[in-house]
Amino acid sequence: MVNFEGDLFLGFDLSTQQLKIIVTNEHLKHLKSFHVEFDKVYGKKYGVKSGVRSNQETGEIVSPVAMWLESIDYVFQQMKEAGVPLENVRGISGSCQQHGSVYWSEKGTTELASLKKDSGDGGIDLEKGLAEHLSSSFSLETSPNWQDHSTGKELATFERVVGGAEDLASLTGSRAHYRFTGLQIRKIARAQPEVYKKTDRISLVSSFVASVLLGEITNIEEADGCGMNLYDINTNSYSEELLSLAAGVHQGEDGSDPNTSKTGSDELRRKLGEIEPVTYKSSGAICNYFVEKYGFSHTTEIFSFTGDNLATILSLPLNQNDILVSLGTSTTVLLVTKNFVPSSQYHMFKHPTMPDHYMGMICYCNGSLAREKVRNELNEKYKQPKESWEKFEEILNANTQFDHKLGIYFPLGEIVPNAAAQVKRSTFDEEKKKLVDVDKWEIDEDVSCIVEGQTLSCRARLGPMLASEGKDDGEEFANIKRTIEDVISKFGEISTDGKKHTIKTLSARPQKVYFVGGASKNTSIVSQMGSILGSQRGNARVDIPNSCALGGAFKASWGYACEKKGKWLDYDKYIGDSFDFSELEDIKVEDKWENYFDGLGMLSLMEKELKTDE
Ligand code: XUL
Repeated sequence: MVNFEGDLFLGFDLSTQQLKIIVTNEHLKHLKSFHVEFDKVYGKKYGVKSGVRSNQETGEIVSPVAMWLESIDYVFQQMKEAGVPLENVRGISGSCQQHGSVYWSEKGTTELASLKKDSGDGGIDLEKGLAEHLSSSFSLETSPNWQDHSTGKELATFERVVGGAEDLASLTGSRAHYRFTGLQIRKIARAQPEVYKKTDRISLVSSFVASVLLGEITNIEEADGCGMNLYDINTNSYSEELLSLAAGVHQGEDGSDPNTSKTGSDELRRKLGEIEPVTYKSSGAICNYFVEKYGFSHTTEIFSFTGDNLATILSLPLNQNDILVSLGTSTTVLLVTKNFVPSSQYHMFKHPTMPDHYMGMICYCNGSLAREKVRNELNEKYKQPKESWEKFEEILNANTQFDHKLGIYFPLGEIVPNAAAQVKRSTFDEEKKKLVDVDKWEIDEDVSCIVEGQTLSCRARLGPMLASEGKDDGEEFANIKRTIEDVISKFGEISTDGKKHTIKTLSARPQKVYFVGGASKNTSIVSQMGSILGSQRGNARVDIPNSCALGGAFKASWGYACEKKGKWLDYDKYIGDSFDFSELEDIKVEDKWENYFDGLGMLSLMEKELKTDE
């Protein structure tokens, strides 16, 4: 029996394929989770597959908003039937798929407000579900999904108006991406002007769910708001130029006169609502519909919801310069930093709970699949079972130092760096100070080379985000400086994605590295990666299957604690105080960080020679 005693907190995770709600207690303990899979329950009714409707021809991918509303009722009903004492829930927050947007009609505000009424005479009909209550609330019945690819034209425009991908990243934290909200809004404003006109307010998926729970439209949360290509992270305000572009009234691109352009961007600013700085403060209490129907208390506080990647970092006690490496089909690296050093090759968002901090996110396409390709070939050579990692691990464990062989393995076209599908193997001729291309070497060599290549790529891109400013004239630093100067004399200036590294960016080390995801189960891979990344406070493996939902629940719990004290509590400390550290498994690594400066030199040269699709 689960013990639901004491204060409870809920963390939502509205992802592409399901809605999950997790219950935690005041000690950050995960008590139980409930979920609904969209295909299973709503596949037929809403015509969704893997949670979405896709149009192969146009690249359009959307999710029905009413399905999400039904799913909220569905999961709350499950929780009520399971006897969760919802009256003890003190705070709710959550994580939602990023970039998706919800288009409210004028009626939305009134229909939402009706959820605040009680069920007395002429009040709210509790027999009806959210989808019925909000049946006229949307000017568009679907929400563009993050997998959408239909905004190619908009993508080019967004980068053009600010001077290119790098400039857009400097302004908003990311270059233009099909899925980013500003591009999606522009597509609607231009292709369906009547829909855009009828749209009174626009929410992100995260602020949409919070709005439903509150019975009123709430602001876009700042961290998730950085995923729109509209918000200027440097000034903490919308970019006027990008607003006018998203509204389809840009002077240069749309030929609008200055007046029309200004009115149009003001109008979009109103629809989106101002973005408040990241806060611990509650957005308000849950509305009556949920109190009467499911038994919540009138005092249950709703704390701003955020994006799923942002919520993931909230599920662990991550301090500044800690990184989370998620080893799935793709590799995603998340990092907490104080440095805003944007690049077209990765994303930077405001941190959702730590003011003056950012979250960096590097998303690689080629992760596990590329490693598995090498493993399969290796197993063929040694007549091993196809899916065994034994031989791969044996070779990797024997790799004690960098031997100036490096490989870049992109069976799929890569985004970081932007390159076509290809494999590149090189050695380095020290005398001629030149790369030597190698067409093929023994598959055994590929084993270390793929893990080294993938890790060095992360290290090269993490450097600028990890680097600390200021003087560092200790003896240790002087030694590293000398090593790096030697490396530079051998390889020339080291640069990544067109930006020159400095001694500081090359010598920056993460504090702690956390490994999550399927391939993190492979100890040889994670210890090899850890030894190259060179963390200062160790490496840990952690299995957090509900990380997004958990991050949401922790955010609610922390917000509630801050509210009670009436002041900011350091998030990392708050989580660290109650976190069950037995969930972390220490990974022993041999520190080979210094041996890999030459690897950075080689990678820098090799990446310059990669073929692109253009
Ligand atoms: C991040 C992104 C995805 C979605 C998944 O930029 O688009 O990770 O957030 O739900």
